[in-house]
Amino acid sequence: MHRVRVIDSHTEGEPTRIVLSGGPDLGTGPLLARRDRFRRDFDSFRRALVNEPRGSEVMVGGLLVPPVDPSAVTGVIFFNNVGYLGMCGHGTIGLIASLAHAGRLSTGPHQIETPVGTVRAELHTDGAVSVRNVESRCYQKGVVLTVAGYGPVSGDVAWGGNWFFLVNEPPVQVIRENIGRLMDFTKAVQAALASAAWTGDDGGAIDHVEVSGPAEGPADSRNFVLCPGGMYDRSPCGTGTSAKLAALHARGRLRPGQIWRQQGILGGIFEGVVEGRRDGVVPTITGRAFVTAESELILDDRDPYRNGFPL
Ligand code: PYC
Repeated sequence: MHRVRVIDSHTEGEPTRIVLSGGPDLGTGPLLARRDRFRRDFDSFRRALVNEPRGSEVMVGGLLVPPVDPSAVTGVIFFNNVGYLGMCGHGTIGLIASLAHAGRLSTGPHQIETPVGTVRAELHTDGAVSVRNVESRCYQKGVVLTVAGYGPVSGDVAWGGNWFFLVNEPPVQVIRENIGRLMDFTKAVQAALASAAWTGDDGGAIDHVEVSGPAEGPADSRNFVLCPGGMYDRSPCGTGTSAKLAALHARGRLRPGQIWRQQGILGGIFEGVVEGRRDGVVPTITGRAFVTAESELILDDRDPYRNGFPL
C-alpha cells in the first residue's frame, strides 16, 4: 500500500491536484532534468494520480519538489493525462490556494520554480492569485496550416510556458453550446500540427490549440483551449492567455500595462497584463482557485487499476 497526500482545487472550473507527500524522489538539480527523470522512471505515478479511477482525464497534477534556490517557496512539476507541462497557469493559481489552505504560505509574493523558469505568484487578501509568468513570445504570425475537413487555417504560434497555435478566425463560434464542434475543430488542428511536425523555436511540440471569439460581459475575448491529452481547459488557461497576450502585443493590439480580460469557455475570467521585453512580454495573470478536497490516495499493489486503466 502506498499513500499519497494531495490537495485538490479548481481554478475557474479547471481541476488541479497538488501532491504534498508520497510522490517519487526525483533528487536534486535543474527542474527540467528532474522532469525528465519523472517521465523516464516514474511515469506510472503520473498516470495513477490524474487518470481514472482516482482522477479524471481533465485533471492537472503538480508534484512539489525542493527548489534549487532556497528563497523559492517550492518547485513544481505539472503533469496531465498524457504527459508533462512546462508551466501551468491555472495550476499555479491552484497551487497557491492549496498551500495557503495547508497553512504553508500567507498573503504576499512567492517564488515558484518550474521546469521552464521561475514564476512569481502573489496571494492577495481577497484570495485572488496573480502569477507573473515566464517570458512569453509570438514566434510566428499568420502562418497557414491545412486542416483536414476545414481547409487552410491561419494562426499565430506563441509560447506562454507551453506552445500554442492561436487560430485567428475560427470557423466555429466560440460559445459553450458549441463545445462538441470546437472539440472536433481543435482536434483536427492538433492532428494537422502533429502531422506537419511544426515546432516552436526551441524544437518543442506545438501541442495546445486555442481559438478565440467575442466574449460576454466585461471580458475582451472568450477562448477555447484544447490541451495535448484531448481535453479542453475549463478555465481561460493561464499559459494560453499568456501566449495570446504575447501575440496581441506582437500585433500592436496590446500595450504594456493595458488590462486584458480573457474569458474561458465556461465563463470564468483571467485578468492579464504585460510588461514589454525585447523579444516578447512578461505576462501577469490573475484568477481565483477554490480547494475542493484534502485527501490521502491509496495505491494498492493488488489493484489491477493501481496506475489507471491500460491505454
Ligand atoms: O492554465 O496554463 C494553464 C493550463 C495549461 C494546461 C491546462 N491549463
